[in-house]
Amino acid sequence: PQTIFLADYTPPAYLVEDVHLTFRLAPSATRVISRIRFVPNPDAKSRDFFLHGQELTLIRATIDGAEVTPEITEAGLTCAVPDAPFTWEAEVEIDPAGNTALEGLYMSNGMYCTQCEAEGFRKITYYPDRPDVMAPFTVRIEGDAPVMLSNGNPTGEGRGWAEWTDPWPKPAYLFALVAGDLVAREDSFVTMSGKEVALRLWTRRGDEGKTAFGMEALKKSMRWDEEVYGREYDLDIFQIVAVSDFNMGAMENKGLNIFNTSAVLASPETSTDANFERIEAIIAHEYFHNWTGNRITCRDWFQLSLKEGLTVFRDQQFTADMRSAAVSRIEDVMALRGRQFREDNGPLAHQVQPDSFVEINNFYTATVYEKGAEVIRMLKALVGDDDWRRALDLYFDRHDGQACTIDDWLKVFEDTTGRDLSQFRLWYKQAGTPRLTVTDDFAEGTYTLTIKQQTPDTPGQTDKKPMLIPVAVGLLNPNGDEVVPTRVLEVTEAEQSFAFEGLAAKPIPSLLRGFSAPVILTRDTSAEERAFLLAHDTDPFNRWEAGRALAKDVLTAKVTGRDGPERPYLDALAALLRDEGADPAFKALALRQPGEDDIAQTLFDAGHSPDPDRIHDAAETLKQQAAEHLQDIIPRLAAEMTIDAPYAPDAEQSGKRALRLGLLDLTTRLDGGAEAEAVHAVADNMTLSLGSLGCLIEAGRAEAALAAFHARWQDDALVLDKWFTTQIVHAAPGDAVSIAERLSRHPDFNMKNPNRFRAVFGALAMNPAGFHAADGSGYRLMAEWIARLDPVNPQIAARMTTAFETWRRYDGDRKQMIRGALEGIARTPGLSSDSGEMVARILG
Ligand code: HT7
Ligand code: ZN
Repeated sequence: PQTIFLADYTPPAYLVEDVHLTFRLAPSATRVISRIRFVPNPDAKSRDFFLHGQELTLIRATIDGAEVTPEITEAGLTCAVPDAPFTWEAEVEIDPAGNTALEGLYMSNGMYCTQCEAEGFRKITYYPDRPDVMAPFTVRIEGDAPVMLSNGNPTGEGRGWAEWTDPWPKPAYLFALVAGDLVAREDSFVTMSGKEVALRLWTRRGDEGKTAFGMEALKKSMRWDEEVYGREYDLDIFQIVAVSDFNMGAMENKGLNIFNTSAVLASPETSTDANFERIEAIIAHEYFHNWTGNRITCRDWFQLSLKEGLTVFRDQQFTADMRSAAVSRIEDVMALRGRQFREDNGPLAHQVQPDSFVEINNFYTATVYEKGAEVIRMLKALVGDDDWRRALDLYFDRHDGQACTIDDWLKVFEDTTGRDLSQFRLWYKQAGTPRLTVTDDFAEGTYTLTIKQQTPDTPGQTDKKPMLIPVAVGLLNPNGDEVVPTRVLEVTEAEQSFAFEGLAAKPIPSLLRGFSAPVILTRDTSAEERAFLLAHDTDPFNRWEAGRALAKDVLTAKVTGRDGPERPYLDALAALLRDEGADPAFKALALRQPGEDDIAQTLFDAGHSPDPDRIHDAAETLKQQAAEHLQDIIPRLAAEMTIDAPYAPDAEQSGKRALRLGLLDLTTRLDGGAEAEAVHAVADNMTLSLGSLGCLIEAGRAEAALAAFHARWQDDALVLDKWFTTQIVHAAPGDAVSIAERLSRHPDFNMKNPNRFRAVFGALAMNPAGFHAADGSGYRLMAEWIARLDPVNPQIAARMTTAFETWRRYDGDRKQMIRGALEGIARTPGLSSDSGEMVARILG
């Protein structure tokens, strides 16, 4: 496999003026007829004509009407062409029914659909499949499906055919086609300039009852992008289609978003509050791509974070506006630490803008997405809200219709603010999570904070330079009053001091407020100070952070056999739960212990080799202690969380249910699951039903409930996914692998469906003590299934290898077993370049 380098970028030899495609649909032999007008690119360095193409059977090709015989390779074709504008026509045959990789044109549940990002269009026809070639498309679809859709506006239809025209030039990765027996929820939206846009949310028959929430989320997103960024929708129709076999969450194809059913379909009976929240965010994310991704796209895939980091940031802003800003920030940071910090501190660490890749699908990562969004958040903090909005206006103005780079993006900010952002640019180019170490001093009314920064070595990158890090700081006096409100310190040096003058007493610092930078900050802090901040900090993120840090101190002490601050932690938790002014959602978050994987990384950073079983035992012990310590508070508080109104997936009700379930989890430690059984028996929504089921599994009394759950939901694939997952995630460590193995033989298990595969094997990776079983059975099972899945769906197989990315943390025996498992995958005959690249990078 070939490595692609950013430094090798050259402009395309030919540009495309317009594209006409005709699809003659047939499950195993679809014909695709293309008519493409090419023009020489005046900026090109060569005149070599190359079209990407993979797994295509070429039937015929002509140039300006004359038959040609191109030279065909595995990657595409070359052909002698005129050094002037010309029309290329080709007919190819493809096999959607045999396409299990779910990239290109494939079939799901009898329906045709496409996935072209990043490089799937080349499996549909010969084309310059690179994002800097943008063109308007007209698409005619011929077939017997009742509904046949493509990008843009409908421009004609008749018996057995439909035509769609997308006037906005787009790269091929945004192409989409869907055909099948679909039903739509229809609605409309009047844009800020008074234009009416038709909205359609398509599903297969039987799922139409799950589309109301998605449609509302879409309308909210459209309004929000107008109000906050002045961005208006630009076609007559916007459509979403739900597909059950889909590699990721959703895809922002121009005017025709395609969604994994799990990312759009929802009902109170079948979806949890977390599902609703995720769906709202993904619908917003894909819609926001219309401007940040589609109207302005990426020049090449090294610029992926240009669209993804910015769009994640925009969807985070949207969620903060729709729900609780504090709670959503905490959730975003938990996700960042859980996925991106894990990635950044292991063998897969890479830059937000990588310099090279083998398989671009392996770079749709938490670093490109979530760290990319944090970089944008820092940029906004540095320039301020007004310049942020001015810069975005300039970005949309200057680059509309273009394929851009991250440097273009930064230049917009430099031009808007007059600031030199060359040091800030390091956030895109230096991998690894910076470590900040803070010390302080107080003398004669002046409080001094000294901040040291250091970014660790990562694969292929050593000797990192100091970065520009915005550290938001506030100071509290010992009474809990804020004496210095939030101020953003710009750390630019390896070591730097900041003085605060005129203080009457030594203050308590609240550092990195709102998690103002994606760093690991350490400062010697007493348990009392953490408890004080948990009680008094005016910054809600740091209030939560103080509790979490205390819990981590308790857990790491337990694992390493030291005395930990149990008492201050449990007392502070009790005080928070009693605080009537605190939001239930916030209390629920504070009650959640740090994850076992987080503790493993913390121990590793402190020089220990983490023992997954001991970590699990410590977490269980602390839960038991919390249950006992809080037992007087729990019943009353749980009763206060009952909701009399009809179910609504809004922030208020979700917060109450989250707290109720957090308390139920503790109660289960005291009553062996009696109350969980009662809650489960009467639950009329999936949040309480699934939450109580998890408690029952942990209490070892879920057999009947699991059987009943399966019987009730066996025809609902998304709920059945939950049934698979919950049994593994909540399994006792000693049982997790055998349960996953048994479930992989269940008649409802289907490795071809990515949701189902993740429901079992993604879940196993989420049970760290189970996956890391000392006998290596978790590793063997995971490796065996990755190797089996690889020829069927290399993208998903490659992603699943990340279960092993933390292998260097563990003891010698585990390391050796993981190495063996990875080497076994690497030896699989015909292994895809997707999985091959991942295994090689993980092994290092
Ligand atoms: N831009 C999309 C990324 C993507 C994708 C989506 C579905 C299936 C395969 C995919 N490969 C890449 C999704 C997004 O970030 O919005
Ligand atoms: Zn995206």
